[in-house]
Amino acid sequence: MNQGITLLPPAASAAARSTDRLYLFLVGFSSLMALAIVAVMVWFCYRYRKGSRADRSNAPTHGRGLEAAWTIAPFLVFMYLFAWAAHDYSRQFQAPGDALRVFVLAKQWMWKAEHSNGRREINELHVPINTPIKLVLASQDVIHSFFVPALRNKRDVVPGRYTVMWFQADRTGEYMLLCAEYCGTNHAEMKGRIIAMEPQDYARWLDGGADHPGLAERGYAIFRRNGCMGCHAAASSVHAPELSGLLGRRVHLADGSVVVADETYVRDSMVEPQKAIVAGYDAIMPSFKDQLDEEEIMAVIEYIRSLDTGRLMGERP
Ligand code: HEC
Ligand SMILES: [Cu+2]
Repeated sequence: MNQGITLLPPAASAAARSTDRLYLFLVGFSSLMALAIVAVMVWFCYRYRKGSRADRSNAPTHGRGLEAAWTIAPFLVFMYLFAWAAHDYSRQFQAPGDALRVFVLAKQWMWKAEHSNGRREINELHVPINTPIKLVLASQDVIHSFFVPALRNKRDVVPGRYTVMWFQADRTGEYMLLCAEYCGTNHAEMKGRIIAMEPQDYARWLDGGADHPGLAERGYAIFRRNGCMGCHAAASSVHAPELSGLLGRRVHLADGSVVVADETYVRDSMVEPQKAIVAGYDAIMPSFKDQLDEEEIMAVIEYIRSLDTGRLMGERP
């Protein structure tokens, strides 16, 4: 496939179309304002040119009604634009709880994706349409940026933390995926495609590649190998919090604050345990920063998530 870069492919989601409308409105309204001002300017230049016989007596010094009108009308229009944009923007950060999660790891110079059942792909991302997709993005080296023009959406991928992006495509097809942050020599080669399919095709595709353990199964093995059980198992003599049901739970911290445990929180609990201490516990958890890479951490998170349903409890990896 040698598809050139289309700068503005047709929008592939409702959110993307809303962005298009917003942008058109903004450009249209600004152009209209600019045109109106220039038209009046040109008219005055002509009318009051040197030597014209225009009436210059009794020129008004001010017109309150007019001034109020040209201040208030644009103000209202731009506040409306602001509200619209703020609404769309904040919606970008509220992934629906039932969204399908895909883990995406960026590295020089490729995109690696892993689906919940363990199917992996490189520089391609298969997704079902009409389904909210939540991408959890991590970087293994430098800052990258996950950019899909057809979705009118872009999210930085920063080493040392997770970022999240969600979307719901409603048109099957292939969309260009680009890296929009200069990340080294082959930055321009760091591109791929999103393949949006009918949900039943996606389900078939997903099953076709489940040839190795899913994230949660791998996470369970990593969890055991690193001795997490020594403290976090129910039978342990160490006083450590119960991890099942953690994701989405409100956690009270020793410093009095309350956070909602999301992927970033759980990740930080492993690599920087001192950053947030759970209220009522001692800060005895060691950091696993040097033991676990981003893929392993994500697997552990998916394992912890699977505890909610009990699906994996006691199951062997
Ligand atoms: C030496 C005992 C010990 C080990 C080993 C240990 N933890 Fe912990 N962990 C704790 C304690 C105590 C806390 C609560 C205090 C804190 O927040 O640091 C905790 C907190 C956490 C939290 C936050 C829980 C919450 O309710 O907010 C997570 C997530 C976590 N650990 C995961 C892990 C994982 C994954 C491993 C293995 C890679 C691990 N822990 C290994 C003792 C341990
Ligand atoms: Cu990059």
